[in-house]
Amino acid sequence: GDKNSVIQIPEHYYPDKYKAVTSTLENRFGESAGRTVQVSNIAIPDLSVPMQVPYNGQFSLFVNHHRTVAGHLIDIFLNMRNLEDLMSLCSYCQLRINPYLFNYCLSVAILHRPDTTGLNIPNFAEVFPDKFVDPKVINKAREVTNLEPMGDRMPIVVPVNYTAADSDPEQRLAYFREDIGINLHHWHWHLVYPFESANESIVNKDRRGELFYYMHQQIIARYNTERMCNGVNRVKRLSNFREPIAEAYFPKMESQVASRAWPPRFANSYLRDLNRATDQVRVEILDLENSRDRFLQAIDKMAIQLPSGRDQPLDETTGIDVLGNLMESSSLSRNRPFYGNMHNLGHIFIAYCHDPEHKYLEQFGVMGDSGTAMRDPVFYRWHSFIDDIFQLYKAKLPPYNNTQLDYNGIRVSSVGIEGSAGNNTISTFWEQSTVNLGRGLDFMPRGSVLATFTHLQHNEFTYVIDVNNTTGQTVMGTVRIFIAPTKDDSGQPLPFEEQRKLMIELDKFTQALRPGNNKIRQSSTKSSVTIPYERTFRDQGARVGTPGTAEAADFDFCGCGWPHHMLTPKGTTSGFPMVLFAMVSNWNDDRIEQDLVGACNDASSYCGIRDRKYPDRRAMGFPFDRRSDAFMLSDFLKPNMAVRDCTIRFTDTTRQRGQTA
Ligand code: CUO
Repeated sequence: GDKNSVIQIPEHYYPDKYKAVTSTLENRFGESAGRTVQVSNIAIPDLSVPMQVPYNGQFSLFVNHHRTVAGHLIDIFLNMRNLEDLMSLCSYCQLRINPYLFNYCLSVAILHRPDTTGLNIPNFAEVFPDKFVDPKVINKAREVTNLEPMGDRMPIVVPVNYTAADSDPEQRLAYFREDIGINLHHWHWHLVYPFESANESIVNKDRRGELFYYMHQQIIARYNTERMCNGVNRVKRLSNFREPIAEAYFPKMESQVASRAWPPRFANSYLRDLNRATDQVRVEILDLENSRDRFLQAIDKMAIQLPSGRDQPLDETTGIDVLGNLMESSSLSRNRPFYGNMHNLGHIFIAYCHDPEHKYLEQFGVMGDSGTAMRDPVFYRWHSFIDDIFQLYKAKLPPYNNTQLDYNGIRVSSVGIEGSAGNNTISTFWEQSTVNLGRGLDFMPRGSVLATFTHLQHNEFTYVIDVNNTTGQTVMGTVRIFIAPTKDDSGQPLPFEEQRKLMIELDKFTQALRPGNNKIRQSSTKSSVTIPYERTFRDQGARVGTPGTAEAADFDFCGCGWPHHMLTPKGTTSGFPMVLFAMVSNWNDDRIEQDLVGACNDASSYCGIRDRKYPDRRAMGFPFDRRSDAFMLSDFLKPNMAVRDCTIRFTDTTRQRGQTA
């Protein structure tokens, strides 16, 4: 709640062990209180199910039992009659329900209740900084809040590359994997697209299975390109579940809730059959292999098996969405008993491989949590495997024909980049920024604690696209901009079939085209993929819009979005060659008729739009989601497309970000 409020709680809301000290608990909020919030005495619903997850334990959506419990609690939160009752229930829950479970369910409920659309959900990195930074930082932050008055507080510096030595080549990618903004995006995506809930409408969002495929496909494309910039080979997919996993990961983070270090995974660990009674996890690697084989079989015959035994064809338009839900799996899966829970199970097998039978009472590793999974090199190996299966399906679709690709009368004569780094050049560098970690320390109202961390940044630039319209009238087009590497790991030109999978979406927008020549100038800051820095690390106290309005609701939803500071790959100091691609497609084939008034849609490419349809009728990733007869990108081009060779040049210096956030 509001840090300047006194919350008065009915006595029986306190768990027994706190009853003797309730007045002390309330008084400690007293000094800085600006107002009093009266918590009403309501009939508390049955919480026995949510209380099955131990208070001091971890909580993972990838664990079936936890997910069922979460669905139950979300339902309870959604069914509270009004905001006042919801708040009362929350204060009752706070000291009883596992904090991760509580935070997750409340966040989902706030995002989906009509009367809470104006409330910001807590910034995850602020509430649980232990999932994002070194415990040394948190300890230092505690010291600061205890000892130093507000005015004197200097930001605490989060060290760069603290999880491994440079001798591990994987460490060259640590700035990407451990980026706080990237992990926040991933956590937020899974919050906006939960795969299970007692309330079906929360799961059943437009093309959510396809978006699961596409958003993660783009992560792999970005990570692989990032690896090429750092002189390491593309990710090797994890498709043999009996082989040792070469990559190690030592998170060097501590769970505040469990007061335990996050368990590491040693190099060359094996996946094992899991039998953990407390988490109700009992699965064999054979289950995973069976799932995999059934997917391969389904793609082979381009049809999935329904529970009735009948086949349902995987068609051109909906097949990818059906597969996405089946593979994740979400509750929209058409046949969970047969195809299983493959993607989620992979996370679980990896997350528990250090203690498969709970003999050592260890919790799951970072792969068990969507807020931390992207830190681990194995995340990308697992998702490369998942993506590969989607790609097998896509490879079976006929290549796009001329009519689908071309736009009669529209010619893109050139595309390029203008900016401070020079024409067709993007410059990247390190930047130091500051976020507020204060809220995550404990329940004490101690004010802000600033932590400074280092992340990649790039100079802003402008896409300049020349379009000639010979139709004789004003028409609408969809401009699609991608960037991709041009050479493979050994320096050979990338064939189209490999390059298309490395195409990184940078922007997509609708554009009116007057007859004759049109010069389109679009700023890199407007990307349909990213959200601005201020939104990734938004201050919980900052509000946009009046509570209950559409504007405020969209602000919550729009916490989802790739962090803008990671828009482009890092490049190299000598200049990494890339190809910029722009296409103008026929808006009549793309458009979705819907009212977007008040809708925040500025990161819709990876996140969709709240309560709306995905704003592009084409397959996600179009036109690169399918194979083509073209051997090289140049063979693929139509008159409504253009390319430009670009360079991303990295400078190994650190700049300070101006007073922000
Ligand atoms: Cu996002 Cu596997 O789906 O982590």
